[in-house]
Amino acid sequence: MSKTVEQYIYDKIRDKGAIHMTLLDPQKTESSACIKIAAEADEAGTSAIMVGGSTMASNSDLDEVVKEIKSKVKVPVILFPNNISGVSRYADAIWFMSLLNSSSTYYLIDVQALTAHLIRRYELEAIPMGYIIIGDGGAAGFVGQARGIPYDYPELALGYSLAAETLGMRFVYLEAGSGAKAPVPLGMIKLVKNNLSVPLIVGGGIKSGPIARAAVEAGANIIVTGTLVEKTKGVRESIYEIVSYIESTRR
Ligand code: 1GP
Repeated sequence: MSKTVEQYIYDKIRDKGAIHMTLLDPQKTESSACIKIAAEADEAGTSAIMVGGSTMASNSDLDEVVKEIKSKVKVPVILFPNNISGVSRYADAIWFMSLLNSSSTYYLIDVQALTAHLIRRYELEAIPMGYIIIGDGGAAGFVGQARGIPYDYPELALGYSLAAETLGMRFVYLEAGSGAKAPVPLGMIKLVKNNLSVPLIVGGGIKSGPIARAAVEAGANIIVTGTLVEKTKGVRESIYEIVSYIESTRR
């Protein structure tokens, strides 16, 4: 890829209005299934494959699955690390993220300090991102020791989002947690986006095209789904449908 992944994301958002990324968790889903899902999601129009999750995974397993996915897809493969084990030299880029509302310095800055040298040695493109857990955040909230922002306090989400942007982070992610019963509230997305200049990522509990469209109408630039492909319809159909809703929404 000649341009950076970050530039690719900006260009896609500019051209499409909003885009979809597919999250795969090699700890939750078998490697062979991850590879198949990635290939089908790519064909169905997802804009990137994110690899990571909130549970443990070993580096060597991650390397293998990332290498295989890379050989099957045209879109970038971006790491979404939950810990030091989330770094692989074979990915195109890594979300270099800080869990801003964690009560532990480990997830705020220590894990980044432990992996930054490796990322530099691998010449892995690092994309700085502020990660904010909304509600209990499921496994991500538990593992990340987050003080989740209550759904009915959007101004708290705005404060953390503005802090991320002011600190120089180039993306903000509002995360309700994988499999969340309720996605990030639309009013919260709206308030944050109306006051933010950097692209806004929203994920957790987005299970259908109409829900994704509502989040995009409220201001999300990137919709991340993981659990969606575990549902009854085929991967291609599910991703194709959600991508169509996301990319046909004009704000
Ligand atoms: C979790 O936001 C992502 O990190 C995706 O959540 O699995 O609910 O789609 P779902």
